[in-house]
Order: sequence, then C-alpha cells, then structure tokens
Amino acid sequence: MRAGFAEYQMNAPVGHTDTGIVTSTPTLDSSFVCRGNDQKSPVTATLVAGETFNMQWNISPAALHVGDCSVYISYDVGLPAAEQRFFAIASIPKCKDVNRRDVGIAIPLWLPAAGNAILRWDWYALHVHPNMEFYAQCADVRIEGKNAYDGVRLPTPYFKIPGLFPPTGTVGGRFAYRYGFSPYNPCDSAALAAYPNVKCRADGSTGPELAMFEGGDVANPTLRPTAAGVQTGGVTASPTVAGLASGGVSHVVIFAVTINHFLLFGLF
Ligand SMILES: [Cu+2]
Repeated sequence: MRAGFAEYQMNAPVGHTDTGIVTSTPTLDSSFVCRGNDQKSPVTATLVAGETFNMQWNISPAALHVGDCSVYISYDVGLPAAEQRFFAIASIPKCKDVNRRDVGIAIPLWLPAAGNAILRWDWYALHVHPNMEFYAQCADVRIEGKNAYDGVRLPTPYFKIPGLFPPTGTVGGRFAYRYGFSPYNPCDSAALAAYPNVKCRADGSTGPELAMFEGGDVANPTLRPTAAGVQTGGVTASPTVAGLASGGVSHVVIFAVTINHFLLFGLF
C-alpha cells in the first residue's frame, strides 16, 4: 500500500508535522499525492472493469468535517509522485455523510488493465475555511479489464496532483471551494481560473471532471463511470446501469482511511 505513514492511519492533515512532510500548501507539492509516500508496495486488491468496488473511510467523530472527496487512478507506478498522471473516476459530495459505510465506486468498463496501478482518494475539509485541510490516501492495486494500457493514449482529462487544487479556500476574494454549511455557498469558477484541471461542478463542489476514454472499448466507446459516478452508502450492485458488465459487485473493502484527528489545526 502507498498508505502514507503509520500504516493505514493518518492523524493529521497532509502537510502537518504528524505526516512527516511539513508544508502549509500541500496541494502545491507532492505531499498531497500519496501523503508523501513514494514507495511502491505489494498489490493487495483488484479492481474489475465494469464492476463496483467498495471503499470505506474511517474518520473519527472529532474529524467529521464537511467537505467533498474524489477517487483517482494512475498507472505511473514507476514515476516520482509529483510526476504521476492521475484521472478521476468518482466524486463523492459531503463524504462525512457516508463515513464508515461501503461506498460503491463504479469501475469504468473502459479502465485499462494493469498488474499494478495506484488507487488514490482525496478529501478537502472546509471547517476552517478559508484555511483548508487536505487528506489523501493511496493503495497499489491490480486492474482487470479488456482494454490494454497505453501510456500515450490515456483516459482524459488527466493531470498531475501538485497544483491541481488551490491551497486556500478563497482565491482573489472568491470561493475556490464551497463554503458555509447550510446551505453551501458553491465554488466560484473565477476563483479557479489558475487551476484549469478542476472545475466548479454543478453540485457546487470543486473537482476534476470524471475521465472518459474515447474509443477504448468496442462495446462502450464513450462509457462514463455511471451517470452519477458513484453509488453511495451501501447501495451495492448497479446491474441495471447501462454498459456495466453483468452487474457483478466485487465486495472488497481495500482500505479504511482512518483519521484520528482530535486536534484542531487552525493554522492551516
Ligand atoms: Cu481536522
């Protein structure tokens, strides 16, 4: 696992002293990729293209912050973290609402096969806005699928993680991330002008667009990772989603992102 430090656990946001790499702008450097861990580790889970893969994150009650999370894939296991190219396969708004529950991630049918790829989860927390807390977790995984990996022709959009997200909640006085909790003030696209690979989504969250893979699969050349990108909270099989293969659910929890974050880090 590229599990960062202390095995599965992180006890502080990325960039905080507890994580070993100290920075107040973790989104701008490689510490936000896999929590500063560049080390390749044994593959411990398999994603199957066209099936649903269950993930969980385990956030302690003190750290149940408002914020949105996303799931990514990279095939660049041999590159330094800052150089690895990722693309998004799911977005999950308000991630604390599905804490400690199976979150079914629809693995795109077009996802190229690989003996070793990186599954990455990230989460931005908004409770100290305009300061931010960022969390990330990774795992080395195997991917089964019909498409062969081609490093020249990747799913798009793809991007490197450093610089993907703004390091602060406001940019030029505008909201880069949604703010306020009932209701949320949505992100402002003008605040993201210098961050071309993240967008203001229709739901008001900030994140990269879900990837597509043109021509990558004969049966479903433009299949997206399901209409919503994700099924949440124990809604398991999606056998009726067009394009998914035979409705199989690989009910495997590959890691629990344990966050025992009992302190308030107001300096972020
Ligand atoms: Cu926190």
